[in-house]
Order: sequence, then C-alpha cells, then structure tokens
Amino acid sequence: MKKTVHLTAILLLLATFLVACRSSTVSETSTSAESEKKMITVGFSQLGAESDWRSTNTDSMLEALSKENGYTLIYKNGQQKQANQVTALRMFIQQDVDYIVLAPETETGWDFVLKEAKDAGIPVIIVDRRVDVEDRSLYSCWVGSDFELEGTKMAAWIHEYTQFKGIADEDVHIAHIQGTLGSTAQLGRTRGLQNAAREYGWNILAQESGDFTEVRGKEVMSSFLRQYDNINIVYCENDNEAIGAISAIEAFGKKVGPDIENGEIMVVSFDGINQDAMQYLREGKISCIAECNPLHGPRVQALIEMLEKGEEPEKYNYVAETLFSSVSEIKSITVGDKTYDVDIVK
Ligand code: GZL
Repeated sequence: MKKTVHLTAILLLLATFLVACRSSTVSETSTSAESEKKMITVGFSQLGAESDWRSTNTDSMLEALSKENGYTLIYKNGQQKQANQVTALRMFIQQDVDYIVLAPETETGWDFVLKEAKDAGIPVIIVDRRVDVEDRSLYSCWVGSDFELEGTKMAAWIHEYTQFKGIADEDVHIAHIQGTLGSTAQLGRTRGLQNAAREYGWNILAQESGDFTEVRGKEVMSSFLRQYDNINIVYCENDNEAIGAISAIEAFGKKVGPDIENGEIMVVSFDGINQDAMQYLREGKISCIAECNPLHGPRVQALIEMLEKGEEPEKYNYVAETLFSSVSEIKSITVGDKTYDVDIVK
C-alpha cells in the first residue's frame, strides 16, 4: 500500500512540475509573442519644409509613428516637388510597406501612383492637403483642416471689424498673398476671401502667391507696395508670409496695425504656430490669425490602428479650429447659422 502512495505522490509531483514548466513556457511564449508583436511599417511622404507649420507637422508625425509605438517608419521629404513624392511612393510600394501616408504638395497628379498602391494592396492615408482623383477609393481616408471654412471665418472677422469701425465695404482695399498655388490650403483660403469680397464689394487690389514662405511673402508685399498706395488690409495665407509682409511694410515706411482709419495697414494670417507671428499678434502687428492645427501624428496613428483592426474610419476627418485675435472688441463671428468665439490673445 505504502509503495502505491509513494508512487502516486511522485506522479502528482511530476505532473505538477510539468504543468508549471508548460505554463512558464506558454507565458514565455506569449511574452515573446508579445515582444515580437508585428511592427507596422509605414512609408510617409512629406511635401517639404517650407514653413513652421510644416516642421511642426513633421515632428508630430515622426513622434507618433515611432518604434516605441510599434512602427517602422520610412520618412521621405519631397522638398516641395511632387515628382519626389511620386518617387517616394513608388519606393514604398516596392518595399511593400503596410501603409502609405501622403501629405501632398498640390491636389492633382496623383491618380497613377495611387492606383499602383491600390493594385499592390497598400492602404493610403492622405494627411493635411487633399488629393483630387477620379476614383476616391484610391485612398482609405483623409485627415486635416477645412481650409475654406478657415478663409470664410477670417473674412467674416474682417467684415465684423470693418463694420464695427464704420469702414464702408467700398473702402476695403485688400492685398492678397496666396499660399502654394493648387494646394488645398491655398484654394480654400482664397475661396473664403473671394466669396466675401464678391458679397460685400471689397476691392482685392492684388493677388499673388508667396508660396507659404517668409522670403516670398516679403518680395510679393514689396511689389504690391510699389504698385498700390491704398492698401489697408493684407490677407496672408500663412504666418511665414505675414512675417515677410510686415518686414516689407515697415521697410517701406508704413505702419502695421488695426488702425486703418489712421493709415495703418492691417495684417491677417493663418496657422498660429510660428512664435514670432504669435508675438506680433500680442503686439497688434497681426490683427487676427486663423488657427490651422498641424498635430496630425496622433490622428494618423489612430486611423492606422482602426484599419489594423479591420474597422472603417470616416473618409474625411476634419480638425476643429479657432480664431486668435488681439482686437478685443470682436468676440465672435458668424458663418451661416453658426457662431464661433474668437480667442482674444493679450
Ligand atoms: C495647411 C498647410 C499649409 C500651412 C502652411 O494645412 O498645408 O502649408 O498653412 C504650410 O504654413 O506651409
């Protein structure tokens, strides 16, 4: 009897030991499986490095799509040339990445390369500006700003201000420094201004692209000042252009500020990222900045994670944005049936 008890005890001990080994093996296996969780390979084609907005956007993307977050990122900067971006996309396709993220310079010319990505079974996410393609199934989704709303809100702010100051619409003479022609940001912000100018009878004296850069903004503004002596508002499509324009206005011996009736030239802008521009806003050199939020990294990461889970994100994902102004009298603006508060910056 005793022998049987002993044998049973030994067998029980052995079984317990084997189970313990197996569970540690399983846990080790599962741990190693955890640590070997598939890295997601992303090819990101950024359009360039033309502005503070762009650099902040790039930083946000690289921070979100990091190794620590489970991504292998292949980052290519297009240096403001669509051809470079097309080459980068073809390289990503060749490397059979899991996802392509594209920040396109301008809207057209993407049909062929996005078709190649689709044929290779690689989902494409568009970020910031839009692509204008025949077949919208060539990309999974887009995330960015409503640029026409940005422009429409800025125009509404200008109208609120000139009405408040008793300035007649026919006495509003605007110099318009556009962004990169054909980019969604330029198309939308320009439409917002042009629609308002047509509605109110404002006079757009001059319109030219400053390519979203400070250097070109200064050159274009200098040229406008040599041609027109009645400019009272400058509508810059980003902060870098606004900084260049202010430099040109002051070099020309004129004063920037909201006091139009006393000969100042009012400057308005878009983005709200450049620290010099925000300081100009506090000083009143820039009267209003329409926010354009560049922090798309976490937004793109969330879209990829949805796609990874087989979920279908919204096709178009818009970012909510505000207006910043140092003109405390204008506390809100109305666009259609919606009212937007203005963030007063002091
Ligand atoms: C807007 C973005 C624009 C910024 C500029 O989302 O595409 O491009 O407004 C940037 O500053 O250069």
